[in-house]
Amino acid sequence: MHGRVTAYIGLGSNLEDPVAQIHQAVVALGQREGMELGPVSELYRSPPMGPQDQPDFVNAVARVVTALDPLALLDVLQAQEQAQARRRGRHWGPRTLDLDLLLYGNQVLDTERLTVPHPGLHLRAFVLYPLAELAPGVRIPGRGSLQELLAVCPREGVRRLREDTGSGTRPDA
Ligand code: ROI
Repeated sequence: MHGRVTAYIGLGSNLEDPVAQIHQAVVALGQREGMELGPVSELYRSPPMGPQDQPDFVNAVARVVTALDPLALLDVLQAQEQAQARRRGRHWGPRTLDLDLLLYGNQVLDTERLTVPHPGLHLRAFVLYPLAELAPGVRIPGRGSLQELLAVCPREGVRRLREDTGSGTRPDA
């Protein structure tokens, strides 16, 4: 449909019941004007990137089809982060909710406020593996195909929560 773009949102949490945080964010995004929520990946548990003295993260990726322009979409994501940000972390520290605009169609944007594709996306197992569920054939503008990126991105402990036997640290322990 004209004027509607498929975008991918990365969700992450490692504080205050991460699974509930992710679910709450998904529900809220589905209720926003100007956005249609598509499928959401499974939830994944991932060891923290950055300082290791913090809980594991729960990560997921959601697809939306939206009439919002990229900055309006970013506003929506940041408003929801604020709504759920009961605790804020230090730089690369623990956080209640992170919502990242990963991809906005095949557009490339590099402004002070927003870089799309998300600058870390192509290197992060906790983004690439959930994204692959929803969009296995997608190309990351400027970075190549998702499959090429996955081929050189070790899982680094990223695994589906539902298949997790719980031998490691609990996300909210
Ligand atoms: N590490 C993981 N595994 N998942 C995240 O979503 C995540 N987000 C962050 C930092 C703290 C950089 N590390 C992360 O913001």
